Amino acid sequence: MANSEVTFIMIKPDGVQRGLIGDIICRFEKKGFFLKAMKMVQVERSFAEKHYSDLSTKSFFGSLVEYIVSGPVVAMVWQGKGVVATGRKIIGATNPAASEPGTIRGDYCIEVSRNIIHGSDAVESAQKEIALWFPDGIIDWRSANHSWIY
Ligand code: 3AN
Repeated sequence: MANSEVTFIMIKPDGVQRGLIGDIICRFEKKGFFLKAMKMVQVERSFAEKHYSDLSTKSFFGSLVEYIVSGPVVAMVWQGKGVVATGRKIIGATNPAASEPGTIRGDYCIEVSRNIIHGSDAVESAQKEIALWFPDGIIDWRSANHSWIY
């Protein structure tokens, strides 16, 4: 089913500390996406290194890991038609200097190293990230008669 696409979204420590959790959830909900799972957690260094393993050769890898472990993050799974690509549009470009006003990063930040939120960049990476962050699986609590939401 097309609407079963899922993505992994994480509100980073700066987003949590600045009180942006509600606003971010609101943007995804208003768009029509469905919040399938959510938890607030402060992760270990080794876990953050795993999440960002694709970036391990980058010069900013060490400081990126420091940033992610510096406070609690909100890990979420969102579901809906095209949620991976549309989620990235809602988030905005990686560098806030390039992200458009109206996007989360475009509206709320100025530093690439403090860019508030993470979103999976592809359906495959979403699956990998969801398995890493929600190793016990996700309860499918939404009843079938909620399909009218879309
Ligand atoms: P995105 O988060 O938009 O998918 P990635 O995967 O290229 O972007 O980068 C992951 C994270 O690494 C970014 N969200 C940002 O926190 C950090 N990052 C990316 N580029 C830089 C950079 N040039 N300097 C510092 N941190 C960076």
